[in-house]
Amino acid sequence: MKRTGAQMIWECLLREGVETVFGYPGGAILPAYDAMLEYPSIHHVLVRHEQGATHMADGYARASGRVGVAIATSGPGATNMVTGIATAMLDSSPIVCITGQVGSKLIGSDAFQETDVTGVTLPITKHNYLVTRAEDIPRTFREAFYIAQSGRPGPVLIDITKDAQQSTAEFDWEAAAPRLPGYRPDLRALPSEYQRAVELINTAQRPVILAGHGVLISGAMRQLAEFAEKTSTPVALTLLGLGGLPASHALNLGMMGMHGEAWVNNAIQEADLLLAFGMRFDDRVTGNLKTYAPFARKIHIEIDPSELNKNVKVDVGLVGDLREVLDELLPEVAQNEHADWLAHIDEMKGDSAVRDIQNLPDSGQLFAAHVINDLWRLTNGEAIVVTDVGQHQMWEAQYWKHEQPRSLITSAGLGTMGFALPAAVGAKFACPDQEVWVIAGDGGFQMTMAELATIAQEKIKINVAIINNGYLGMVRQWQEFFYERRYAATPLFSPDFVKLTEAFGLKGMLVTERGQVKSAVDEARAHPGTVVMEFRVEQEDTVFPMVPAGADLNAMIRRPKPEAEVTAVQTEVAAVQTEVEW
Ligand SMILES: Cc1cc2nc3c(=O)[nH]c(=O)nc-3n(C[C@H](O)[C@H](O)[C@H](O)COP(=O)(O)OP(=O)(O)OC[C@H]3O[C@@H](n4cnc5c(N)ncnc54)[C@H](O)[C@@H]3O)c2cc1C
Ligand SMILES: Cc1ncc(C[n+]2csc(CCOP(=O)(O)OP(=O)(O)O)c2C)c(N)n1
Repeated sequence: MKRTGAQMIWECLLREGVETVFGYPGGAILPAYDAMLEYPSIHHVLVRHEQGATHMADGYARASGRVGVAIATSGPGATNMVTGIATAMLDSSPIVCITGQVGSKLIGSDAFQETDVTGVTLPITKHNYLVTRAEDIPRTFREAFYIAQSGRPGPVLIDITKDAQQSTAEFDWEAAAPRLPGYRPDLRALPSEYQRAVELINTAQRPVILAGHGVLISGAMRQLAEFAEKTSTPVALTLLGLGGLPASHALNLGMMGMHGEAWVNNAIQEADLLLAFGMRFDDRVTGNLKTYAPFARKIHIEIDPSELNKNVKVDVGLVGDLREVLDELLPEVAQNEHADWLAHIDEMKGDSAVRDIQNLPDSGQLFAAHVINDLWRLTNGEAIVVTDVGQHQMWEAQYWKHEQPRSLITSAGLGTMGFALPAAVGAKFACPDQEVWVIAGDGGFQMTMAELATIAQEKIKINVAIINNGYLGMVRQWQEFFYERRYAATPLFSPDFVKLTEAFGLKGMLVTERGQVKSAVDEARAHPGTVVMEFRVEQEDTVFPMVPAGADLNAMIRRPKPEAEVTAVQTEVAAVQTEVEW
């Protein structure tokens, strides 16, 4: 059948099962928008900034595991997408971004709103396309969706010239099957590598599993739990791996890395075998590579061969989908007990629990960690939490105990402030029956708060907790530790968030004391529309523990004992500073 290029875009989206797209119109994408009216079964969410559209598509993808779709015009519309595309790229999130482009005859002439967006996004997309002919649209879309979600997922951009949208061609979906001879998302490890891995696993005395985002992406939660239980191996998780093994599981140690708990990092440093399951040894996870896990043999199970030996040299690399590789390994590995090792890790937890902020006497002060932990309790931990970036993000990782995969959505690799609110919109569209909470700082929230208008227009229900500490908190913390408390450009003015929210026709609430938290959260959850809650928390509060950037993983600045807070921190910072170059 004959179709215009503009119609083909929607025909393709329909066939890919797309129900919702997030976008913003403009001249070069107008033919596509005009054709959209013929396809009412696809819901278009009009965003307030194209960055919001990409984060929404990303949030949709992370909550559902399906491809998220964002659409924008050429030039400024397309370049506004760049941060969202890079965010998805760093966290392996499958999104497809569609941009309009100037007419093909105008390309290269600095035409109105012309940007070489395939050039701009080349390093931050898994793949991208410039389409100049209508007949190429079906194959391009089929390839783009296939690439975005197969192998290691990631963002794909399709830039379509205005004339390609306007011209007419034959639309044949069946004939447009992907032709990608050079793309190999299905590589497999050799039997000899499996054998070597099994030997190392069966003879290890102090093994630790490092479970990452790949567990969630491949859906290997059951296999991870079975493997850990059969081999009696404790599991440390990356930020993006949280929820891959229930937090309440006896073998779950918690988060590793810069703000991971001390016993987790110490266990990694003492381990004789690390089993990296779908994680990429980010520098926030390893600290100083020269001293990282010095006694450990390393096995890395990874779908992207370019990740093997990239940061950490490994003894065995098993390329493949984690779930499939674990299915192969599970019958081969021996049932084991590591009672002494597990007891030793328990001992390392030591007095951490009593130092925990949750155990401080309630002085009436409102700490961010209190708020987040209270939210977790009050929701029974059953919500999807979408965080922004900063201190609140780390407290969320520490104090919200994730039992389910895909219950935490956060920008980890790029650390994109402004991510949370729009990503939560995407998550809500993906999972309309689930309770969705945003946890954001006063800084990050202000970056994309215009999306409150999108929320109001769409009449969706999200709960937003702004953790307002009056600072760009995480940067202030670095200044406190490493720049002698010179707070350059981190004290932060904020608007009256309650009035601001009300201006969008939504409900705003202010909480200043711990005693108000429960009733306020109950009221917010019962309210049918979106509620923005501002929690005014302690201003100079600190995320502990902390491995300073580039320091050894076990050179942590620890949570101070309550009675000696300031001096204890200063001594620990000084001790670590002598070893690290800034
Ligand atoms: C302020 C801040 C502080 C941070 N502090 C910490 C911290 O303390 N601890 C921490 O852990 N992180 C921290 N991070 C996040 C950190 O920067 C990394 O983004 C994170 O550790 C990456 O986790 P990952 O390797 O599991 O996930 P990803 O970066 O998503 O990597 C996943 C890996 O799994 C592979 N994979 C994908 N699919 C499959 C499959 N089907 N089968 C097998 N493999 C697959 C991919 O190829 C990739 O290599 C912090 C971030 C911020 C912004
Ligand atoms: C877009 C962007 N700009 C700058 C940064 C650097 N940065 C990381 S954390 C942070 C402070 C965040 O402050 P806030 O949103 O108030 O959260 P808090 O740390 O106080 O919880 C900044 C500026 C970033 N991650 N992203």
